[in-house]
Amino acid sequence: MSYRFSLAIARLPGSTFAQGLTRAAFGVPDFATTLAQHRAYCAALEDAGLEVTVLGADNAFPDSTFVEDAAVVAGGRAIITRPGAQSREGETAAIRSALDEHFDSLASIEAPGTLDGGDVCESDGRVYVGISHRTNRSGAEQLAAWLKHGGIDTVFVDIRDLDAILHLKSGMSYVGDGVFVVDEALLSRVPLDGADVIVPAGAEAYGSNCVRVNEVVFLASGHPRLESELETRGMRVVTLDVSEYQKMDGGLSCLSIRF
Ligand code: CIR
Repeated sequence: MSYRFSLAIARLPGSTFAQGLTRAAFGVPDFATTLAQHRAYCAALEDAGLEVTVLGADNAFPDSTFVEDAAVVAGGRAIITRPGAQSREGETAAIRSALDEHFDSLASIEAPGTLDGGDVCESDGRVYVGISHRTNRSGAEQLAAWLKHGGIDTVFVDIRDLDAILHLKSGMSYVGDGVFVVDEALLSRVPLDGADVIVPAGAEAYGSNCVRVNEVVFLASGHPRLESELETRGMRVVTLDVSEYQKMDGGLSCLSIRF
């Protein structure tokens, strides 16, 4: 199942965190709060039953706490990405070392392909891959071929014209039990074949990036309507404050690689 996990990799934000890439206009993150939110996030992963490896910060890469973009794990295999932003290319080395001990071999996305893990949304039996300003067609096709080898089908979703959505998973999540959370802007372009779809109210669009982790769903705090929609479906919701990460265009899913 796409949300049964026992391990996670996270990486501490460095003191250069605020110098990372962002298009958000929510102000400059406060470093002490950033660290506290990271601690709470890792503790929530542990509470959900995962053993969490927290890598040390690397100030040379301000965005390196967003580890999800550097690798994709699916069907028991792992592939190291080739991040689409030049400033993030070097982030993969530490993630490769961290994943190396858990997998017999690691595949890689090769040039000219680029792919950010945030563009990869795994549901049961199918993976949605965003073609974005970070993930190009070559990267998406390399990933699709790798997934196909593992018996997993892929659907591409072009989001390049949606300025508000950085990565596919900024706007959609699969929360298990046949339920998706999908930003209204994506609805018409994601084939969901009669699935149960929750569309967050406009003001709660940031909540579209939520994560099912074993028995619970992680949801960014401040999305009460979405929280009750999930609870109505019998899901146990854990809310986490990630305000400082939102300032840097990141969400809940980006802060860990789960497998
Ligand atoms: C970036 O723009 O690359 C980072 N500041 C945020 C990355 C967030 N990652 C994600 O949504 N998977």
